[in-house]
Amino acid sequence: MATPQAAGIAAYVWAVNPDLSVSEVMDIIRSTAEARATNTLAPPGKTCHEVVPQPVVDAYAAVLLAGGSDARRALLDANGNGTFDHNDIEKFLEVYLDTLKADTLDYSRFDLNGDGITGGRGKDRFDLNMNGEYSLISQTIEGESFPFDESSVTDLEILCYYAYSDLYSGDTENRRELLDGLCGLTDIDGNVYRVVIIDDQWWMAENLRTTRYRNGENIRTNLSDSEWEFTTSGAYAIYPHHDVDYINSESEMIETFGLLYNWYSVVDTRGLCPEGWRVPSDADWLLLETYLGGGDIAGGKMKTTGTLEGEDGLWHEPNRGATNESGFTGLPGGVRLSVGDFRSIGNSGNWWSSMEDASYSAWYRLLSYYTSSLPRFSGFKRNGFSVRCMRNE
Ligand SMILES: [Ca+2]
Ligand SMILES: [Ca+2]
Ligand SMILES: [Ca+2]
Repeated sequence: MATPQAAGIAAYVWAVNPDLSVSEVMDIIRSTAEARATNTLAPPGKTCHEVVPQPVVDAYAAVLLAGGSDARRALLDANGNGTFDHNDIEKFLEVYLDTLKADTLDYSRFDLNGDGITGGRGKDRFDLNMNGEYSLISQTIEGESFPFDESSVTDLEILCYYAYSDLYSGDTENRRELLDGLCGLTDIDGNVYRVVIIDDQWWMAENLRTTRYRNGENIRTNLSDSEWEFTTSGAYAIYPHHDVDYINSESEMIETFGLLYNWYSVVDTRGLCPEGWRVPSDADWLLLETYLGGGDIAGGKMKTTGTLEGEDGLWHEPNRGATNESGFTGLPGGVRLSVGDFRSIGNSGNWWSSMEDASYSAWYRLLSYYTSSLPRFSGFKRNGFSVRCMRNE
């Protein structure tokens, strides 16, 4: 016999979709139930640690699942006119961009993931593709495939997912303008990057791979070792894929690790990052490091997991401390040394800051396979390093 709570949810699910059979309603309720240790009061004779997690039905998920596309569309139709278009996106963004920091309970109609917080960085599970499961799926955003982990999504991620689904019936150019830099970030070449919010900072979650400055002019490339060594103007290089047996082509190399830029391109006034974004300053990196628990452990939270030896990652063993808890998704793209040689792919990732040290050197950050730290070094401006852009406030 159903518990009163489950019976109540069943009644509600039927109200949303009267066509469902008894077994379909049961399936929905079962698929939205999970074991949660909600009881913090121990029964007599037991400590809290011995409390067995009880199945708890996620009523919000059950109702959404019963309602299918109609329920999703109603949820996304912020202005209540029956369709989900760019006007609704605009309305969501007005709320989200104002409330991004406010992690207070409110249960507003803009709380898409049902975690009780509007906007913000709160994550909860949400069955985006409506198949009754919570798994890793993808959505194509501006021509690029983006991963979505249904077991842990923010309100903004849900908006991004559906804005590029067939539930969206608005203008595509308006959509791109509203969501660029939020769902993904487009550079002057048309590459689209994943974006991650870490504390208050918005970061690209992939390495930059633009071949042009923001104003459309080409960044120099194909420099010989000696040209690379003696140039004092912006240039980029591509790590040779022939040196790396697990990368099969130049385009795969660029897609995976991005390009390696010297520091002169970082500060070129024509702009290396897309409009509204910048190469992080030394102070920006320090904020990130502090937020992630300090320099000794921050690096681990920024590195992708797995190893080349284990065939489940791109770092060499031991890839110490790697959890990618931050979502930064740091990869070991190696360097083009100031003398022109390419080194360290699989061993280290190096990212420029915009801060100069001496006339010939500037500050950068390093992630390494053998440590979980995030050290700060000064290096020759002629080095070719990876670049991440971050959003201007
Ligand atoms: Ca609408
Ligand atoms: Ca929420
Ligand atoms: Ca799903």
